[in-house]
Amino acid sequence: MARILDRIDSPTDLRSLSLEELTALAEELRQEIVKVVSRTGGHLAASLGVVELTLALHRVFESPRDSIVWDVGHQCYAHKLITGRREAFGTLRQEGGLAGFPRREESPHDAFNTGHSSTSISAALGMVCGRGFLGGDGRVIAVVGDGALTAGLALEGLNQAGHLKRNLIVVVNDNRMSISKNVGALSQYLTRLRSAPTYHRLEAEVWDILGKVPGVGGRARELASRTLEGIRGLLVPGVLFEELGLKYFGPLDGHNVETLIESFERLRLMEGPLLVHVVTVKGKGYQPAEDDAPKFHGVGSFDKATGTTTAVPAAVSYTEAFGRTLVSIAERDDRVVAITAAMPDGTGLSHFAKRFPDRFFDVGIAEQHAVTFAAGLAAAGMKPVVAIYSTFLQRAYDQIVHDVCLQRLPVRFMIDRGGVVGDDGPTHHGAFDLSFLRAVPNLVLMAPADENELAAMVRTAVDHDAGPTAVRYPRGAGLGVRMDCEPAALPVGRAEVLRTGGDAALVAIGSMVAPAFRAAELLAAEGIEASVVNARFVKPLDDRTILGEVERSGRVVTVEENAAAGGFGAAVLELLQSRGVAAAVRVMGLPDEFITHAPRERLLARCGLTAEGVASAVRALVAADRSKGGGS
Ligand SMILES: Cc1ncc(C[n+]2csc(CCOP(=O)(O)OP(=O)(O)O)c2C)c(N)n1
Repeated sequence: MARILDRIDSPTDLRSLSLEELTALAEELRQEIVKVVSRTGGHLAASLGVVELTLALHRVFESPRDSIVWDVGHQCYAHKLITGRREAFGTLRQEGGLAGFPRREESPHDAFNTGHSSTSISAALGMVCGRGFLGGDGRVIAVVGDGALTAGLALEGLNQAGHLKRNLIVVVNDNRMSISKNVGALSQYLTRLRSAPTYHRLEAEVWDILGKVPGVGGRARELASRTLEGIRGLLVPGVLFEELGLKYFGPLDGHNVETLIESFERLRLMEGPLLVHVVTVKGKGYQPAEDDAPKFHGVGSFDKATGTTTAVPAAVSYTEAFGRTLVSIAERDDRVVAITAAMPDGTGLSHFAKRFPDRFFDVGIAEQHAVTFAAGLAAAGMKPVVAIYSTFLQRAYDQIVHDVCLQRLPVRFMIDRGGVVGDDGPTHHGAFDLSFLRAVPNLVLMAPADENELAAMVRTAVDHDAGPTAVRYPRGAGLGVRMDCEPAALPVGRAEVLRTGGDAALVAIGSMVAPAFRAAELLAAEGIEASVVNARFVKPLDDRTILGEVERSGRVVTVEENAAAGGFGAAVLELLQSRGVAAAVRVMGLPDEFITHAPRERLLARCGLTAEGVASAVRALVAADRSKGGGS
């Protein structure tokens, strides 16, 4: 049977559909999303939860004249499917294909690029104000999850929205879930709102009755709404959003497309900042995702029939190695406490949370708070370990500088997903941490060459009470090396020489040590002998070891999975310059551009960050230098 979806080339095509057809379309969208994501992997559960919401918004509002800003953007699959990208949807997250998040470059219906959480209210409010200056007349709608609402940024946006009183619509998609269960007082507050239906039902009924009485217009509704103001005060005391200056509506059943359409039609005509509370089920319509929303939040390929993931885990992941090591360290040190910003599973802290629930803190999507909270714990004498993905740590830079490093407080940062992450693309690559952290005084900054060295660095960080430490490691499986039972702390600021050679020095950090070593083996087979240094520390740099190896040949290639701009290689360059060492240098790292989405290995290959890429850089350096008459 022909699908309705195949007739939807733009949101305008939704307008002619009956309610029954819209309901059938919701089902078709779910099937398409599950079919494609089971192959490509992606953010399944969030997208399944907002299918009706997406249809209702696009039915009532006129994108792109009206703008819909999807917070985080991981729930945008139905939106992509009905905004002209149905044919391309099979390429989701594939190299050269559709991005997994809204991208302005991809469609005029993608009003704002997202990927990091809690930006939608600020961006939407900015758009409203911009239109005020320039005369655009469309409505702007921010769709924000209950999880995203736990971030300071979202609250900063609400704070200004309530003050400015412009025509902004904030849709809170409340499924009680962040990636894991949502946490915090605000989440509890939303739950209370959900279970206080009297006022809301009453309001809906009054609106309905008035809507049905012929000839009864705005005046009666205005009167009714004034009466309701009073009643609300009695039944739902202290409605937080109203106190902030936004008119609250809800809770609405986010899977009832009829209710949603009727409500949005009403809201579209209203003035001022409005907040609509929509209740949905994460993973709706696909049982495995409803049963285990955290697993299907961001999932690899899986068997559609059973929901079983198909990727076979290779070696233990860096995440897992960190999580297990921290638990074993904490067994014997009750000053160790762990903090996550809404990512206990992703960061590997769920083991710690289970074993030491009293010493574990999930602070919500609040990286800034997580860091300053950790600084407070350190000031009080505890040993806080904050585990955050590199890309999300960007948000907490001032806290790292001002609250941690300036005070030399021994906060331990465990920075997962350092480097390129693959299919999630530019919003999620951890490309800059070595650069932005290296600039901050007092911080010890390290990156392990393999998962066993990560364990040793966790130990080093926990033992280091003299100041802050940070360990950054890549996404995915380790190298499959043997893990020590009792990882020993490393001497701070000491590199490891893996190989010596008189033709060039390869100085690598973190994930690039293994390819650098293989490159040296390739080169040795051709008669080029290269030293290989596992730098281990970006800061403090092991000056003596690095200079020793560089001076041996007068040639050095540095290798890192971080922006070449200002990163590890730049530290080596600064060292050479400060000591007046003349050497032929090549800095290898990520280029000065936002790197697209594609499998991690492909991206690394494109940047030359493979054994072969490193080997050819060394060959070129040696050849160029010899032709100038340099080196040995
Ligand atoms: C700044 C930031 N921190 C962490 C994340 C990782 N993350 C992606 S989605 C998500 C949970 C979002 O929950 P919610 O807003 O309720 O949306 P839902 O997935 O439930 O639809 C988290 C923590 C992120 N994208 N951005």
